[in-house]
Amino acid sequence: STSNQSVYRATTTAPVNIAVIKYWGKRDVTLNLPTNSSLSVTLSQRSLRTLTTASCSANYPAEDTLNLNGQPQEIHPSRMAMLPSPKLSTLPLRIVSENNFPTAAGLASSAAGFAALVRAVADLYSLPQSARELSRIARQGSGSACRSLMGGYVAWRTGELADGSDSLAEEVAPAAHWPEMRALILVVSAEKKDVPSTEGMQTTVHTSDLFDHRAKNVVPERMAAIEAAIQARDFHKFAEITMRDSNTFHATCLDSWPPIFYMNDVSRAAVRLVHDINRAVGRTVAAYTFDAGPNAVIYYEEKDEALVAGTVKAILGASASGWEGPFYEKLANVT
Ligand code: 2P0
Repeated sequence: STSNQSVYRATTTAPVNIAVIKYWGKRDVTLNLPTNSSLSVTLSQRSLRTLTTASCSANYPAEDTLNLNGQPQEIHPSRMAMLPSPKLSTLPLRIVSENNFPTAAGLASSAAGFAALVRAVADLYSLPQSARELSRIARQGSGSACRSLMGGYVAWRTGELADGSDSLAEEVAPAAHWPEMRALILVVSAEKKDVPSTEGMQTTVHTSDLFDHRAKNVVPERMAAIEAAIQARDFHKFAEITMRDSNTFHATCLDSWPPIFYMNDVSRAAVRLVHDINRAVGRTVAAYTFDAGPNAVIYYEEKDEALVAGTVKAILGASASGWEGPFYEKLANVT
């Protein structure tokens, strides 16, 4: 019949977020509940975003399909099961997703990917859900994805309930609160295969003493302090906490057994350069942070664009430095 020919479709985008207080470790692996709260800055979708279309039709082959950047992907049933009521419809589902940045760049794309997937499927089935509710669902697909459902400065609270219903993202401040914030992303060229996040964090949970100390004694105070710094638009405080938490996170990786190395010599050159710039200027104008890989993200304020981006490019942009140039520019016109 004619109705059988219909294709139902929903398209959406989601941004990348870069944590300044890092998520690392699960207290519940099945529900994807974190050991500590985290906080991130959502980057502009003009620079980095995932575009996802979810569609369903009786004409599609019976199996649900997922395609990322033109490549068919294996579907994980547990991850599909967390999607907003997909089985309300018996029609086969087709999901096509594309990043506007090179996947080879090694930038964490799972956050934007799962956030876009969850919103597209919710839209497809016309399930009106708030960003809060969608973040709770996205969390189950990939922890950091819950923070990509909101713009600006976003906290993911650990929550206290065993069922995870209070472990979700919330906006600490909209992007417009601190519109001068910028981020520069430095991509390391010859990249080695990292330990995947999910595996790496569980090694850390089970083997590092420092990890427990960070989660219990360090992160709660840093969360409160960085939220206050954001409210006050105090870049000096924001920057110091950001750099210290990146360092503590990577210290817990080094304290794991066997140790996990995400940063390399090229990453460390960026750390030294940022400290050198801050010392030479006599105030904190730049802050680095590193995720589960060697790439650097450098936060700064727009007024210091020439100073920070200019110096970083002049020094690290030289081909011999190991950095891929000329990076992504003026990134975090945070939306
Ligand atoms: C973060 N990372 O807060 C931290 C910092 C990497 C280092 O969240 O197992 O891909 O899917 O929940 O979210 C990367 O971990 O891990 C991550 P799963 P996810 O952004």
